[in-house]
Amino acid sequence: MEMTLRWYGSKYDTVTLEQIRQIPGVKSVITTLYDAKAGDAWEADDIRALKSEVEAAGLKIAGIESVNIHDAIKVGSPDREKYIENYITTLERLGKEDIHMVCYNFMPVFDWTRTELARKRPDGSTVLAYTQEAVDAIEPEKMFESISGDTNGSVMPGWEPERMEHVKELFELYKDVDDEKLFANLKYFLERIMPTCDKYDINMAIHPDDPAWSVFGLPRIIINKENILRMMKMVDDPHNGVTFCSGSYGTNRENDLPDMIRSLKGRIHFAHVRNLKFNSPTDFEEAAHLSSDGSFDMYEIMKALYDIGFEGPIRPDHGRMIWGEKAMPGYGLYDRALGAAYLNGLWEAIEKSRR
Ligand code: CS2
Ligand code: MN
Repeated sequence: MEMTLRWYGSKYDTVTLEQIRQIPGVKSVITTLYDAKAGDAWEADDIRALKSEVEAAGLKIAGIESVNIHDAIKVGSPDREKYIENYITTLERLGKEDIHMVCYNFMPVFDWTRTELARKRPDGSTVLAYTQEAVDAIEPEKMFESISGDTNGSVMPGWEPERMEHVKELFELYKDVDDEKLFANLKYFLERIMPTCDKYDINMAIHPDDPAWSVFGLPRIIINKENILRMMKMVDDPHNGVTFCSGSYGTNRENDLPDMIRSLKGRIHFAHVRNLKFNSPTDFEEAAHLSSDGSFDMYEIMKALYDIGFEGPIRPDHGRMIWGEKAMPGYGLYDRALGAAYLNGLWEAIEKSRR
C-alpha cells in the first residue's frame, strides 16, 4: 500500500504540502481541482499546474478525489451524453499526465451526510457525528443551514453553498429515480468510460454512500457487499473498482468490513481507513483511528487489506479536531497525521509477522 493524505489545494486547504511531506511514510497526496464543477471537462493546463505544485514540494499525486459526476448522469436525462463526453475528456487528460486512480461517488443530491460537525468527545476533541433522529426531524433544505455554523469557514465537498441553494430542484430531479434506475444509470456511465480507462490504465474507485442507507427517501446503492459485488459484475472490467471506505460501509453494523475487503480482491483501488464510535445503531461519531477509541477492529481491517495484496493508495479519512486546530471538519492536519502513523504501524507489524 501507499500511504497518502488528502489535500484540497493551496487555495482551499489549511494544511500545506510542506506539512504533509513531514508525516512519516507519506510520499504522495490525493487531490483534486476543487473548484471544477461536476460536469466540466478539466483543462490540461490546470492538471499540469496542480501536478507541478505537488511535485515541487517533493510529493506525488497518487490519485484524484474526486472527479464528481453531474446529476444528469445519475438521473439518466438526455443531456447526460454531453457530461459523459466531458468526463471522458477529463480522464484522457489525467491519463496523459500519468494519473491512474480516480475516486468518485454516485450519491444523489448530498455527498456524505452528518448531523453535527463539531460534537465534543470526552477528551475534548470535536468530531463529525450522525443521528438518524436528527435527520428524521429535519427538512432536507434545512440540512445545510443546520450545520453551516461549524464549517470553520471551509467549503465542504458535496456541500458547496451554490449547490445547496438548489436542493429543492435537485430533489425534484430525482423523484422518479429508484435503486434500479440508479444502478442502470451507473452501468451506462461505466460502460461508456471503460474503453478510456482501459486505454490509459485508469482505475475508477467508487466511494460508498455515507451513511450506507437511504437518507431523505433518496435512493442509495453503494451500501453493502451484495450491491457492490453486483456492481463489479455488472461491468466486469478490472478498472471498474472501489474505494473501500471503512467509515462509510461501517455505518451499517451489519457490514462485515474484513469480509467485504476479502470479497473485493483485485478490485479495491483506493482505501479510506477510519474508525467510528457507536452510541447506538443510529447514533455514531467519528473516533480516533486507534481501535480502542471506537467500535472497529482496525487491525483486522488492515490485515484483510494486506491479505488481498492491496497495493493502491490508502489514506486516513476524517480526523478529529484536536490541539486547537481550525480546519475543514474532518480534514485537519494533526489527527490525520496521527492516523497515518498508526496505520503505518499496523501495516509494518502485519508485514513483519508474515515473514
Ligand atoms: C469523503 C467523501 O470526506 C469524505 O467523507 O470520503 O466526501 C468522498 O470524497 C466522496 O464521496 C468521493 O467522491
Ligand atoms: Mn471516505
